[in-house]
Amino acid sequence: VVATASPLVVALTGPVQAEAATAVPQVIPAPASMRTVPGKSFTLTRATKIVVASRSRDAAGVATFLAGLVRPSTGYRLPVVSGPAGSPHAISLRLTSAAGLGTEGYRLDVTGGGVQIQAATAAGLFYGVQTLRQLLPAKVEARSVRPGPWTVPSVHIADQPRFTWRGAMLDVSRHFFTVDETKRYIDEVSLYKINVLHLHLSDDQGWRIAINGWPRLATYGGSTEVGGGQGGYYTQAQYKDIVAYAKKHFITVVPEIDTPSHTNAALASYADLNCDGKAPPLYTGTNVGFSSLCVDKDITYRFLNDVIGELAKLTPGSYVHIGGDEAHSTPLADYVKFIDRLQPIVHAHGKNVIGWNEIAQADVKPGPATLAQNWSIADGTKPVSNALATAAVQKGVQLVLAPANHAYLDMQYDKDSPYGLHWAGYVSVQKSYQWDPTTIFTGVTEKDVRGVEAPIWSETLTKIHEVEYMAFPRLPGIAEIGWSRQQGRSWDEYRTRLAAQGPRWTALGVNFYHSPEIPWD
Ligand code: TNX
Repeated sequence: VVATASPLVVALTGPVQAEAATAVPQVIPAPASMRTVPGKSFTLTRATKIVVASRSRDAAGVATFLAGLVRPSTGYRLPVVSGPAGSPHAISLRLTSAAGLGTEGYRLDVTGGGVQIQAATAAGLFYGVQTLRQLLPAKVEARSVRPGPWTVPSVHIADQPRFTWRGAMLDVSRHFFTVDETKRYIDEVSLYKINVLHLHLSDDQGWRIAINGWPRLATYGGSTEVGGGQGGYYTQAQYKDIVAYAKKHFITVVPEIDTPSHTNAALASYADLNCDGKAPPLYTGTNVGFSSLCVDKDITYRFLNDVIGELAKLTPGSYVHIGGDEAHSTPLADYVKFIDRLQPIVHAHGKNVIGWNEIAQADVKPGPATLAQNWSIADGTKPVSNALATAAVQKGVQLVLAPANHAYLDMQYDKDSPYGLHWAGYVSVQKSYQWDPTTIFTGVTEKDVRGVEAPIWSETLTKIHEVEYMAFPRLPGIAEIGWSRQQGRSWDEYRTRLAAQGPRWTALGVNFYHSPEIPWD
């Protein structure tokens, strides 16, 4: 039984017995190919070992992650040992270039005798582990000991992602989220093979990263948030800690310093950054587009050079996000001039530029490196033309797609949602799932798309459980759009698969919206 993209095919074509029916794998994102062997399974016990090749530090790291994952619920302390792949009653993780599944792909084989995960990189092994995790009973996610059995259905999966950029964005500026809250979000999104965490670190309402050369940015500019709460900021050590935690989950942090607008917190902190030399008061409302850095002052670029220089040193990933959105109080000619001067600063610190799609109006440098993140409203049912997407593509700039009316997780589900905005409309679970990055805009094809992102803006979100309520159950759908092939995708099949995630979130303590669109058990 071979299924492509759609596990439902397995359910329909396999001999579905009562037992096997519940064992039909419900994996998100859907693997590229999956074959199930009905009636066969592997059961993880106290005697199971996790086996890696000797001297494979990368594989051992993922193996240790897996052992830590299953330990609280099973109560088993699975040892990580070196040995040959395919050792009996073992879960073996093996790095091999023979898998032929690219840099993030993996092969996962579950037989009665054990589990084998193979990949060319540790990232691939990690994604194989995330799939294995979803093949185990939902209670494996519990943080205290539960009774087994810990049975995994027999499957043969060969999987690799459609896109290399599968992002989640967290706005820590409008409301601040602590290191622990951000780590918790990393845990949650990594379940769905998200590999980019875009941190929106600065905006009108708050500056959230300590910059040594400009201390008031954090101490004063970070001292409040929307609604007038106390705000907060990450010290450089804390930011590094988040980056390292993300890396353990094979997630690259992309820091954003939003410019030239969305800068009131910086302008309030240093009077010299203002054209008139006067610092405005801190801002705790929710308007956008009223602030602007002073495009003609040299100090503006010294400031940005220092900030981006410090940030670049703390950030191993190759991208720095320069914002660029909603610069309504910066005349277009100034905006173009500004982006012209900012790009070489980012490059001088060894990083590539990503900006919101408005940067396509400027003289963005072509080539594979520069990215435009498109947040325009799309029409999931038919391609529409989009001037900024067209401009980017014509300049040879790839897109990261985050259409607000499909991918913005801060949009309300419907009029009764307790949090969220609705300027881009209500975004039901179905709406967030039904769009294809390569057909929403005319003239944008597969080669123009680097990937997708699910942003969460935090004007109305003050605590991580509120963020969770907006992200779940919508984020897994965006993750699937980023990872799985479009072919054979169906909402009716997906919503059943999504329902199976509910008990996992319950076990994890994730606060999710029990949308009536989903047939929860
Ligand atoms: C638009 S989309 C913004 C943000 C807001 C968001 C609220 C974009 C690049 N900018 O400043 O927080 O809407 O949904």
